[in-house]
Amino acid sequence: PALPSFPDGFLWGVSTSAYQVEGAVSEGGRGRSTWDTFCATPDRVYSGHTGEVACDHYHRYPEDIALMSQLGVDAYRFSIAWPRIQPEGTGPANAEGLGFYDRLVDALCEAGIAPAATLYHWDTPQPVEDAGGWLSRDTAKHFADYAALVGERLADRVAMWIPLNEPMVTTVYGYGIGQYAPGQFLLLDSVPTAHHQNLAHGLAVQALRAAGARQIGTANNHGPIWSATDSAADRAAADYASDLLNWLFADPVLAGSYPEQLHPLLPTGFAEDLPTIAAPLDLYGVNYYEPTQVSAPSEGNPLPFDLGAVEGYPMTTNGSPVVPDGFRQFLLELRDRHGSALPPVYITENGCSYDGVDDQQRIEFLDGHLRALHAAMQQGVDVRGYFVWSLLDNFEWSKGYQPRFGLVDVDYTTQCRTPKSSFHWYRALIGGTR
Ligand code: GCO
Repeated sequence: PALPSFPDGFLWGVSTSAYQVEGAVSEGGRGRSTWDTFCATPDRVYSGHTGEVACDHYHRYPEDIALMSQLGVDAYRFSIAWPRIQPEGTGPANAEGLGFYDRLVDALCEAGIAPAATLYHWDTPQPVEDAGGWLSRDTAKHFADYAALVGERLADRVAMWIPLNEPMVTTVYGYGIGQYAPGQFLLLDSVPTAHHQNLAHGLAVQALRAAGARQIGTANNHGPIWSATDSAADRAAADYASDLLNWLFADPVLAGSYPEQLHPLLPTGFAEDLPTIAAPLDLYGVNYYEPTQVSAPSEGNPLPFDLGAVEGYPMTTNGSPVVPDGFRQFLLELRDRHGSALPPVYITENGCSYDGVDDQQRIEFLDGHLRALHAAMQQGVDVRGYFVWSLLDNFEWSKGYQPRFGLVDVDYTTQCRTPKSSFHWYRALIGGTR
């Protein structure tokens, strides 16, 4: 059956991020980032892939905007590379870097596509990392200076601001288990990086407001955490994992508090920062991919939970279970937990990896997730827009170019773009709801 209809004015978009699509890592005065370093380190990234060229979006953005016009999206969510704006991570703005995003934003506005800018999608300037990265409180202050530089230049045209993308991933994958840059293995000692990112968010919100920015939010990676069984031990483990993966990032921003069982892991004096972190937002971004299943920790596990596989669902080529109802479940959980403190929600990412240009499975995935989203809205969650991850196949972090998340296929030898079946499907969907 046809998809249920979404409200008038519901915003339809697509997302990308700088390191995953731009390439041109040595152009325009860009400094090095932690991802350049990580990719240059043997055995970190699948088959030695790097973001050096990626989709060459830095040069081909006019062609990519033409694709978005054809697709009919209302908004494009991209990220700004901090090392293009401040090659050393501190100091004055690099005019060429600001100039690139200025042209990108102008071209979007001309095409009638609202620019939605993320300020940080994991590409920390290497000198900032060398000085401690997110383990250092100073990084939050540097980040606010960077936000001010970008805000002053672009606040008049950017329609939606996301200071940090998925700080959970940086904390857990970057500093906790070392799967992503900067590749540290600190386990729960990574939690201070969560607080420093949350503080960076709060300080950046202040800087953006001072620069006249409208519509400021955040984008957190979320999903329900399922307990493997009903036993008290498994449920306690799931509760802990949900605090670590979901609420460590949502609660301080929305309620000015941290889950109590995580207090011992936070930097001393964290409570004084909470009012800054909890400044009111205009929107709250949810990135949803999949649920997580956990059980009580097995012997020798230094973490208070074991991660298990979610079984009995179809899988994407990336090994993610396809669970649309997890999307609805999480949105209701978020609404129930935060009530009227929750601003309007935007789905800032949702998508899947499948191979091939006739990607019927992606259509099924998106169709299922939009039905689940609609159901959550019927049940009272105020959702105002939805961004597919991603416009283009792109550099999928430590998995390199192997997973393909795009509505548009990219041939990495020729840079030829080919809209997939899902592109035509999304276009018809958007056209039909306008
Ligand atoms: C994310 C990531 C994206 C990934 C996507 C698919 O914000 O989680 O933003 O960079 O490519 O999630 O795994």
